[in-house]
Amino acid sequence: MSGYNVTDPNLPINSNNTCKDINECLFSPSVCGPDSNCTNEIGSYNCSCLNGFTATNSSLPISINNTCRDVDECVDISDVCGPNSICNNTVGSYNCWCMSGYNVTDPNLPIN
Ligand SMILES: [Ca+2]
Repeated sequence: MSGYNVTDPNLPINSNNTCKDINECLFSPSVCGPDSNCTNEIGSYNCSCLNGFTATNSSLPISINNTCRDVDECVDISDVCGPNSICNNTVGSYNCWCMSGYNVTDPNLPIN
């Protein structure tokens, strides 16, 4: 079955030489592509994107052919930095700055 490998490929498959789960997460390059988490499951695996990343095509499963890309929070999340601010997208994150002439409301909190 897909997702399983025989223990010893030189011997016939039987109860002494069983089909074992493949840990696809150990493959190189990663089956999930960069900036992702891989979770091995029995007979399968699951891919998810790291925080700040999303699937290039959100309607398809994450894979080496549909990798995780940076979320441009400045574009994708309206008003992510709040009013009178400048948003700077970074890979995996973003930064907010106050516009010239403005100060953050509470300097102990991130701008949002
Ligand atoms: Ca980003």
